[in-house]
Amino acid sequence: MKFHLKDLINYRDIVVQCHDNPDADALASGYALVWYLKKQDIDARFVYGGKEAVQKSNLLKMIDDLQITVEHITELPEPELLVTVDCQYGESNVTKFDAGKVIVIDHHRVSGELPDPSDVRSNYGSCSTVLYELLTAEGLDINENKRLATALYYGLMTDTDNFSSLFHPADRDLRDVAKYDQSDIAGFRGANMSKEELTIAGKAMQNAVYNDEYRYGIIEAEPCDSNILGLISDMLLEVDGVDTCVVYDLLEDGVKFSVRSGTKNTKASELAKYIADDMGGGGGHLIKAGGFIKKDLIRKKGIPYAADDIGKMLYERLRKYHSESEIIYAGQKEEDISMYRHYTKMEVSVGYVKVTDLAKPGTGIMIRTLEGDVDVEVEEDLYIILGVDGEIYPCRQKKFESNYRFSDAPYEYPGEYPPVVVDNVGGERIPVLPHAKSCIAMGGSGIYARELDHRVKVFTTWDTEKYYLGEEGDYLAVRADDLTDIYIIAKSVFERTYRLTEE
Ligand SMILES: [Mn+2]
Repeated sequence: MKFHLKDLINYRDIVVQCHDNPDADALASGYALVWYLKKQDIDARFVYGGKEAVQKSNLLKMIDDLQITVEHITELPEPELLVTVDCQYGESNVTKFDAGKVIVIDHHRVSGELPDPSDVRSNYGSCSTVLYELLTAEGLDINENKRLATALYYGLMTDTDNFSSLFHPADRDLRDVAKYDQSDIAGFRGANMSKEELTIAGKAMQNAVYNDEYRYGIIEAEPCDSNILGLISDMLLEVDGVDTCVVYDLLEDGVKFSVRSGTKNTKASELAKYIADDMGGGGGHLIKAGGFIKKDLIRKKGIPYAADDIGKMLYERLRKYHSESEIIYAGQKEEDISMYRHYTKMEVSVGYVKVTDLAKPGTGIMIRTLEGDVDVEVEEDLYIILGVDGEIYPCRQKKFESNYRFSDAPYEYPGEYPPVVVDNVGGERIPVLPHAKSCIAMGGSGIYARELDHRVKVFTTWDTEKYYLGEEGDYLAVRADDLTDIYIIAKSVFERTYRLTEE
């Protein structure tokens, strides 16, 4: 059952609980939920358990400046409803209190059975983002209350290593939309690191391990805040001979890590995802990223949860990643197609938008999608194509006219995150789908393609700075009418769009 905030108004006696040792994201999430309930005339308590009350100076400042009412408790009279935020009921970092009914709102990996309804979005960078989306879905504007906007912004900021590991477009939305109080944020930042944490960073730097063949570095730090990990990895990347690096710490429930890349041949976000594969989650940007690997999933793979073994595991994952990546620059030479087979494109229904319907010519706009942000300038002859999986790519009118024909069918978007464009000057957000129409992608002269059995990165002629990634099962394709035009087609798209040409 899909969860909505308005489901909560059927209850009167509500307690909101975040995890023990709350962080900024936990505090912001609880604060946002209590704010919503207050608007519905429900006075909810906001609590957390555990041995200690909040001590970190930036959090004390946050509670104080933003007037967050939160109680550290050891006992709780059983409420009608308990909502846990930024954590899941029954987890080891959440003191267990009895309640008539439990609802979970979180962004971590699901660790046990969830009560119904619940809302856990594991691909989000912060629980603040989940609250932002839930409030928006109720038609509420977080900027109505500057303290709320500041709290959510700071929650996202601290949970994503200063916005470097944003997992989802919704995270980027919150970062851009929140009209936060600048001096509050500056104040929290200025109280961000304790003297002890600076010592942790200093000690960690003595433990660097390097791989000279693939030019990466790894550092284990004592358990610390994610922004301290980020700080150490920023420095490690500056070392001569280090192109990518990982800094991590071992926590009670898993390994938290920060990734940096100083080469266009590796996207930090992709490396973070690769490192956490099967065992957690990772994401971020081209240069900065991060993630988390769960302890129980590491153990399930037969790897002991001990410093030495984790160090070896990460070293090996990085070595494997780098040794198995092939890099191709399109447009430089004609591909030898003897290993390829010819495929014919099937006629499929896709969507298109004429970009001048979204903004005036000459405007710089950013197209925000699940795959990332793309900057383009609006021109009369520019179209955006919405592909069979909801993937988005730009297309010039000339190519559009020779490869697509118009269709009267109403357009239905197949993707998960409805794309928006943002006017880079005014900051205005324009939804794309209301302007989308249907068209049919035609066959043309087809392609030569082969299925990949290893990771391949292709720099296309569209963008020589950012590569497209193909993994095992995806296809490497070459246009039949231009053998230098090499690109990647995702497995799911390929199977629905191409068929082998009969001899
Ligand atoms: Mn969080």
